[in-house]
Amino acid sequence: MNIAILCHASAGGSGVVATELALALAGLGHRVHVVATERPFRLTEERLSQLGLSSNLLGASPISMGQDPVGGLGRIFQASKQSVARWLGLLKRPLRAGSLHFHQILSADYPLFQEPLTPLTAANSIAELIERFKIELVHAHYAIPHATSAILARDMGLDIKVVTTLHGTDVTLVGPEPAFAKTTQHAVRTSDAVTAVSHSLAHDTHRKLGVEREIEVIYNWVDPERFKPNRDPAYRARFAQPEEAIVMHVSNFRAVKRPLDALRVFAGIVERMPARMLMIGEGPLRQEAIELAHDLEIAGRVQFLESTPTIEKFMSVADLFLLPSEQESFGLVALEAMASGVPVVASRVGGLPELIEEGRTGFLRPMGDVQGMLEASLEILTSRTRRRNMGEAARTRAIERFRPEVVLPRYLEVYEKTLEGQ
Ligand code: GMT
Repeated sequence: MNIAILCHASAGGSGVVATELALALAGLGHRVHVVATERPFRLTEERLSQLGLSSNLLGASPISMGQDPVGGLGRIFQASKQSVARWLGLLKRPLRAGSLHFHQILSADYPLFQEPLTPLTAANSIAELIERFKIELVHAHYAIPHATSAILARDMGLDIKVVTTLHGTDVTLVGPEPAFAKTTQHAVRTSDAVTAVSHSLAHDTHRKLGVEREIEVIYNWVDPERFKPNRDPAYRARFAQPEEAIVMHVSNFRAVKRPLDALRVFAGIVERMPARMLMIGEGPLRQEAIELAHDLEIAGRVQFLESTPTIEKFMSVADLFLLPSEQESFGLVALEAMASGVPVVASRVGGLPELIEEGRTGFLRPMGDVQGMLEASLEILTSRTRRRNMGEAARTRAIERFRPEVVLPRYLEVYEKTLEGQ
């Protein structure tokens, strides 16, 4: 299959899902074209070599705005036999070597335009790719603006199908805003197939966007070979003393993630026991979070780190993950923590109850209930046995329900059904 995957490049869950899907599809023998404004955050050399993909030629291959799409290309990496075999073993597909190409969407560059016009240039890039590489299917990740761009390319009379995956804020927060409501509705209505990352999000799509159509629920997934506990005391000692608990929050520090609540919970934890916190990521509330850590007199115990594509290195040593979000359609980062053997305390919103089992793999408390989250955190951290049992249960659940072999075939089924026109 020739498939184009259109996604956001920034450090967000939708780009991560799109990248991992692209890698898996290439590993399964498909020809995959990733299209984004920059190389997606987690499409790194390190990730490629983890999967046994040779990457010497990975880089941007700009197309569009009059350039010959072939000109910049040639940056192809082939899936090695080993990695294909790995995916194959999982999904029992015939052995073929796939390839993955990255294409950079360029910005419109003309003095009349005051903005980059990315939805148009993305549609143009997709249209060029379809003609050049006989793309059969475009998979748009995040409705805004990608589903709209893909539909525009399809409506140029090109023979392709558009699958749209809704990730969360494109439906719950940004999509229904007056500035986007009509285009988001149109994109969801007219995609050939639509998937959502939780039942909660599918429900919200019907309710908030007022769109009645079939939506397949396909959860996020995690690679348990990559996200796993690291019990090496020497490695853990880089972050904390043996008697100190390690609490972690990872996000893009947007208001919807409520990172300040995570700090307030941690401030309560350090009143009761020795602990350190890792706050990882960048975003609008980062500076406020740094200031709050000072005000709460916990700054010496909190390390603020930049977002990293190899987040597993930090997660592997955590004792507790905090996700106090206002809205979370699934919570990929919580799943990654669970696979790393880390229990999660989160808010009971969106798709999080579909992921976290109350009292077994973590605790769910009402959004904004800092005291409740603090008590739940202490319940985990003050008993070694409870922390270990919940961590093990979290990892087991991640492996049983959310490993690639369970989730990825669902996307393949959607592609097959869509291409067959069902
Ligand atoms: O809102 C973000 O943090 C980023 C956003 C995205 O689309 O990049 O993440 C959403 O998609 C993830 C992958 O499907 C989900 O796991 C996240 O729960 C979801 N975020 C929200 O709903 C807030």
